[in-house]
Amino acid sequence: MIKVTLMKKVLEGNEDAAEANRQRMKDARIFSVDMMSSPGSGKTTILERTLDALVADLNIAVVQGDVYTTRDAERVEARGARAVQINTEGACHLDATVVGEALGDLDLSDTDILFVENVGNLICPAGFELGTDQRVMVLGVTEGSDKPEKYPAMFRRCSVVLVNKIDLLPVLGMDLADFTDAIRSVNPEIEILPVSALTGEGMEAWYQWLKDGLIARREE
Ligand SMILES: Nc1nc2c(ncn2[C@@H]2O[C@H](COP(=O)(O)OP(=O)(O)O)[C@@H](O)[C@H]2O)c(=O)[nH]1
Ligand SMILES: [Mg+2]
Repeated sequence: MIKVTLMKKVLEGNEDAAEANRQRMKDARIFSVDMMSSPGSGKTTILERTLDALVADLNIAVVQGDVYTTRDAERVEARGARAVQINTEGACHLDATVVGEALGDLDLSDTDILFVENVGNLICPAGFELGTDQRVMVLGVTEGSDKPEKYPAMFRRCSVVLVNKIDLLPVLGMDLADFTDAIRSVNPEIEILPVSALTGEGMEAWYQWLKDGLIARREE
């Protein structure tokens, strides 16, 4: 049964709430990741495949942000995650306060990795830290290689970008370099992981990045 939290209050004291979330997850030794992208770039599909690969060994929780519906929470729950749905009822991003409420609905003592799937949007989530350890962008190759330059704030605030749907590059007549060059032009430091959540290509590097993050968290 999926618990749904409605997001009502917006934006006051976001930084304090983010810091509280950060501390809470640190105390519980959880490695946490905020997944951001435009709608349809593949966040939930990436989470589904990640769950298939990791749930046998790790306890994974997902805070699902959506404007309406519980569809994505149902998708990840079906793959073995514990899921909490936040419906923002029109708002275009999550905030740290509502994520803090969602953390209260999860058993943090029994969680290794926590994902937040943010609302699909390339502008609004950028300014609202949720208190996760890492922020990750997903860029589907179908969106076009001009998106990093059009929406640089998102790409500047993330440490990793998953370039997803690389199985479609031949169909689109594009090269991976079109995307890596565009991403690097706005953030030279960002780690780029080309993947296909459909075929699984490149996903091992993503799983390893998650495992390394969890190990680092446990060694703190
Ligand atoms: N060809 C292809 N399609 C994908 C891939 N990843 C996701 N999709 C499709 O893209 C659509 C949107 O995916 P979804 O995970 O719901 O995107 P979200 O809105 O970012 O959560 C779905 O039809 C997926 O099947 C991929 O790697 N390759
Ligand atoms: Mg989704």
